[in-house]
Amino acid sequence: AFSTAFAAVDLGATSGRVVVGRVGPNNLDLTEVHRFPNTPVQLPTGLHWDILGLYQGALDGLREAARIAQIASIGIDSWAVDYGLLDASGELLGNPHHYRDPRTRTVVEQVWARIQAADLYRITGLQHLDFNTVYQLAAAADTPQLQAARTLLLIPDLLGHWLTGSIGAEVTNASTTGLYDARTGTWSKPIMHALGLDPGLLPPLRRTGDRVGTLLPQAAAHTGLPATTPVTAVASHDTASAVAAVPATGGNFAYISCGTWSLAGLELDAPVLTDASRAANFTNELGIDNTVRYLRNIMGLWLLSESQRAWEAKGTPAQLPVLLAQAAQAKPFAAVVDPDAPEFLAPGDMPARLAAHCARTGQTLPDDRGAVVRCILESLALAHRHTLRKAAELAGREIKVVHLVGGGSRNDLLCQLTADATGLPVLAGPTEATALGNVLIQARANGLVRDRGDMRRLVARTQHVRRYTPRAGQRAWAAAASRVGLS
Ligand code: LFR
Repeated sequence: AFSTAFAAVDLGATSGRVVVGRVGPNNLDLTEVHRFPNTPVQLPTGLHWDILGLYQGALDGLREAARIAQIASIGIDSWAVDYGLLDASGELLGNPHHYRDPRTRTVVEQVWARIQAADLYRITGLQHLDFNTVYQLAAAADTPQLQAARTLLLIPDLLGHWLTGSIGAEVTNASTTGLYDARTGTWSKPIMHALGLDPGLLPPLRRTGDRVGTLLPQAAAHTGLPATTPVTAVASHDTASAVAAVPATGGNFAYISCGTWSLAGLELDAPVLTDASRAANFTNELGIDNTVRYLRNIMGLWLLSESQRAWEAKGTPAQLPVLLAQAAQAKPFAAVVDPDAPEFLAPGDMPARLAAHCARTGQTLPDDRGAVVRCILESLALAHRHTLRKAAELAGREIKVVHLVGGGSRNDLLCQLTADATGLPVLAGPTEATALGNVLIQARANGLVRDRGDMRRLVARTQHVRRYTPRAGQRAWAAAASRVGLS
């Protein structure tokens, strides 16, 4: 079919990939050309990303992309919040910290002493997470590194800068920092000033779809792409890209972007900034076309991947299909947890932490892997249920269908349990929603699709989506929810 090819660089918490997306009037398909591990590194200074390794992976992937297609443009997305600092000569100052690094926990109260949490919410509409950029900067306040810093670049903007030389901050990701004023659509100088930080650190904002620049000679040489190849500012927050590619064909839908995190919520036209919304810790992050991603972070499949890592470290293989088969056979509701308990955030022995949490809440987590995985998936389904009910209530909207996208949409048991727990039909897929959203924004910047509705219809027509119907048993779910305070 007649189509145009785009390259999407999509960095996730455990791996990065480069994908070639081909878009035509009636076709949309992805080819993964390169995948590379993203392994954080623990230094004496904390937990860091290997940012140069990630950039190298992106370059290598772009070279593969150039070999198989004529690339019309490049887009980059990643997780939110984290950043690199450049000095006055444009040199990177150290390796970016990982958002799971615990150093910010002790500064949260200090920040609130300077600017009240309620004021922060009124300005930014952002959920409180200890690792939001605002707390990371506060933790760095008196360091030589921050003193030498002239420019802060979020991860996708940093890679875009290395590819093109251009400096800027794409707005969907800027909206996750805790430094962005959701009312005015600008960086918040009052917040920067309250923390004694120079607002000049924050680069000019760019709109989603804007051109970042074209390739610098060394990037062109390494990738084999023409130096005229543009980099497009896609919805550079991965969750914003994923939501853009939700295959919804009507209104009244909720979404769960399910991978390392489960991001569960609604797409709204305007933020909800009420006290009730703040108390429930809902975020108003920016989506495309000035939509609001009204959602909450749920700990997500991190609980499972980190359990697998612990089991494998003990020298026994812990392959997902085997674990899921065991979980399907395990006893329902043997033990459940609140997946968002703070003790689950940091890397470490997850099964041990789950067992301790269960013991503390008067439950016994059976000592077999099937039971542990069952506990994780039921607990996530409970959190999905709780979050979507709250979102509907706080936004005054009715939900008729749940779109579950991302890596978690491959997890049959999780999809079915989410349908059961919410009592709503779940439409699962596409798995690669983030990369699709990345590609579609580029296609739109190139005039191939017109609007959000077109983008979603194209996804719905071309990608594989499975339907899960809720089974009976709402009473059991309600009982389990009240056991862990998720009613
Ligand atoms: C998901 C995600 C979430 C963000 C978290 C940390 O990949 O981007 O939206 O809260 O990572 O940045």
